[in-house]
Amino acid sequence: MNMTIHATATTNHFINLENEYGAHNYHPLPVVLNKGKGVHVWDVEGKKYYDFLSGYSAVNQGHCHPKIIAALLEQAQKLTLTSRAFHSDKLGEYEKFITTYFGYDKVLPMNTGVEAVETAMKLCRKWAYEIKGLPKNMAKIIVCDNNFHGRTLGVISYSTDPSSTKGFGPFLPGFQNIPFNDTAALEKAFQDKNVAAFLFEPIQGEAGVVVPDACYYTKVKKLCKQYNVLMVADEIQTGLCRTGNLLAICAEGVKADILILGKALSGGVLPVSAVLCNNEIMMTIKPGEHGSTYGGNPLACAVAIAALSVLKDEKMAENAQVMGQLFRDGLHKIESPFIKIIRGKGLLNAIVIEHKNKDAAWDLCMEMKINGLLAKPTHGDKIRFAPPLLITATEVADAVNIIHKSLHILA
Ligand code: IF1
Repeated sequence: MNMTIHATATTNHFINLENEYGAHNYHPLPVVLNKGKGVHVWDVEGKKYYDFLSGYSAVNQGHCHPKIIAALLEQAQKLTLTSRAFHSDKLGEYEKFITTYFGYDKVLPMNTGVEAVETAMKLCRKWAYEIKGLPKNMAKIIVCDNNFHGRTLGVISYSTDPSSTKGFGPFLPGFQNIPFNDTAALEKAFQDKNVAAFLFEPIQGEAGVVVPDACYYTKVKKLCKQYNVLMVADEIQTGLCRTGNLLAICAEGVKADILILGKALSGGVLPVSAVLCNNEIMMTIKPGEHGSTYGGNPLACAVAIAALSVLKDEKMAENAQVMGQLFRDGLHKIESPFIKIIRGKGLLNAIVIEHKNKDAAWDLCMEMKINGLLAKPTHGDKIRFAPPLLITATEVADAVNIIHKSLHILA
């Protein structure tokens, strides 16, 4: 009993520190973590959990993957940052590695996901003026309703989520929203001659893991080609084996004109993001026109090579596909009246809770936490389930049992 009181006091101590000295821009579950290994994390009281958030899909390779950490440590002892004022012996090696890995001519390295999205937007505009020949300042980018591409002013300018935009205006012009998974609306938008690009998430993450109809990517690709519009895939969350393929759009064998990566590009070790495209697009940006102090730093390059290697070496796409199917099958077998929808692809999944109590999803997450599984509700009624991709069948079964057992809290 004493132990428990002391332990809770430890948790509260860390939560109080954050509350007192940190901005209140998040509403976390009341759990304080200090250790991670593979699919598990531990709190400051020593309690072990399944991590079913994976740092919002940044930790695809599992917490503290030994090969990624080894690459980090080795490089950290040699050279961490040169800036792009000088060359490093790691940048070119990484650039060759990642462009070969994904099949593009060039890469532009950045740090956070949103910076890579901003970079892609700038590339679209440059390409539109210099190659497509649009009139100055007229380029338009088509985006989807309920998108999530990050938090900068440029990116929230086309968010349709009031909690992202309220009180942050004025916004950047040059965007048009259409419904997701609607190729008729896309073709209609493409009638405007000034459209430069279509930017989209292959599966909408923040919107609650919304998977489009079969052939959506194929149809998008065809329309983009037909109207000379760039297809820009934000695979920051869906990419890097999360959905059971290297990239979500690979499920249809489709290749985007611009590919945006982040999150798991470092396996959750450092902020590492990237924009990939061919020369026609990338070479429109000239020296001095775009960059970042940390973008392409030697530490990030070493870590990203290791993180990408681990995905292939450990066949994480295949495992995500098989384990994801097992997981959704397991959830269906629970047959809970409170689970209205089960959806997802690979190990990017979500359930929609139906309950008279509007806090039901939060309450369920709190109960799952007590039972040893961490997940986070979004938009009140949805819970995302996205464990690291090295999860085993036994662990999936165990996690489904925890979810099943925890649902009693809603009865
Ligand atoms: C937070 C969601 C996940 C993203 C896509 C760009 C970014 C993200 C498709 C920006 C970031 C995050 C950030 C995280 C919550 C989260 C999220 F619920 F909001 F949608 F993962 F599901 N494109 N997604 O999903 O990348 O700049 O953050 O590196 O706390 O805001 P970033």
